[in-house]
Amino acid sequence: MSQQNNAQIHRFLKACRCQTTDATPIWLMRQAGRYMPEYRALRKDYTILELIKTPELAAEVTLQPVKAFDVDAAIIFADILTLPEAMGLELEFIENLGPVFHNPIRSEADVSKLKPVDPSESLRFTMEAIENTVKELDGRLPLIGFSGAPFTLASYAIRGSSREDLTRVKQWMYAFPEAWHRLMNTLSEAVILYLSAQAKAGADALQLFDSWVGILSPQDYREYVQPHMQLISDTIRSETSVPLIHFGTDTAGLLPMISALGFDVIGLDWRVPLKDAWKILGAKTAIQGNLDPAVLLASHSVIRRQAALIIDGVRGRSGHIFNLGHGVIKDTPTEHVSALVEFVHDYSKCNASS
Ligand code: 1CP
Repeated sequence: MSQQNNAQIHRFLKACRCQTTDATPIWLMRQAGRYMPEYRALRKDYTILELIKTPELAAEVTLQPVKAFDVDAAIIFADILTLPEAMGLELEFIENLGPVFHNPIRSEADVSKLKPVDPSESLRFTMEAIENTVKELDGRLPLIGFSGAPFTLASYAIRGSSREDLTRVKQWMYAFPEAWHRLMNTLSEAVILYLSAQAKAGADALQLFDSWVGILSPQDYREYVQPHMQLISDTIRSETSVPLIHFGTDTAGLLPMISALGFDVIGLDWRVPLKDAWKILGAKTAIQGNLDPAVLLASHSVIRRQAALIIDGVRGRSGHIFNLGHGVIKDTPTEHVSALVEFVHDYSKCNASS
């Protein structure tokens, strides 16, 4: 069987299509990262940008959680902020502060300065990392590619630093609505090219991280974000058949609009019961989530109890991909991650009704 065929039949991809699976698939957002000793060891020698921009190292980091845990998908090691960097924003990851853009978007003129992106050139490192990883995975597991969604990218581009309050983003959006839409258009075009290139390089699914869009009211989402997301969804759909995953936090009030975008999978955080969300999303949409990452800091029995509640809550439905409601927290013990992955597989097999 070809690599592609092997990956196609994997339970993660089946669940993305709402097909029945032998067990609930699980992967974790930020499954590669500082909570893993293997990652910390590499970070002694390399900065995060060096890891991302060296395809062999990015592939190695991508595979670290795949080797350590029985997860059902790999996610390429990259960051949402390398795309705006390729567009001309100067990116630095500062220890204990996080990402910073040294020339953030302050004015309408700054939007015009953003450069168009050719991912096969300026983001070639991620395409090569995807190709290397697909080769290494050899069809055993599907690989997820990703991008930040335009709102979340704009939220970093405008603030410059994640220490700045997200309210500044709304302030800018209300003050300069035309410039806002131009910025969102420019980012959307880049996101489309970036995601298409990742699918061409071999990504089996694509996730859009709109991590901070939940700060918007439903009417502001409709006016300032939805048309741009619709364009991305429609264009990617017309170019590739890989499943599309939407992720955002605090999105309960936005779900009717997010649902209309036509993604295959909607990722949810812990603030909304999956059953309630599914009523809005409809049976044809798969759901990803939604254990609070803080639960992985608790005891094994708490982890098992909370994971069981999630699985019981959606029992009898196809199309559930177990994940955290946001990324793995840095202090998470790795044995808690193994225990969760094992429990989700075992418990969902025992309770299989799908
Ligand atoms: O070595 C380090 O400095 C560790 C921290 C780290 C890691 C592991 C950063 C800095 N980026 C990454 C990799 C990364 N980023 C992945 C890897 C793949 C995997 O999941 O294993 C992914 C998917 C991302 C995506 C990303 N970067 C998001 C969206 C997801 C989310 O968490 O909401 C965001 C918002 C970023 C920006 C970013 N990069 C890094 C940090 C600390 C942040 C967040 C800054 C903030 O607090 O706003």
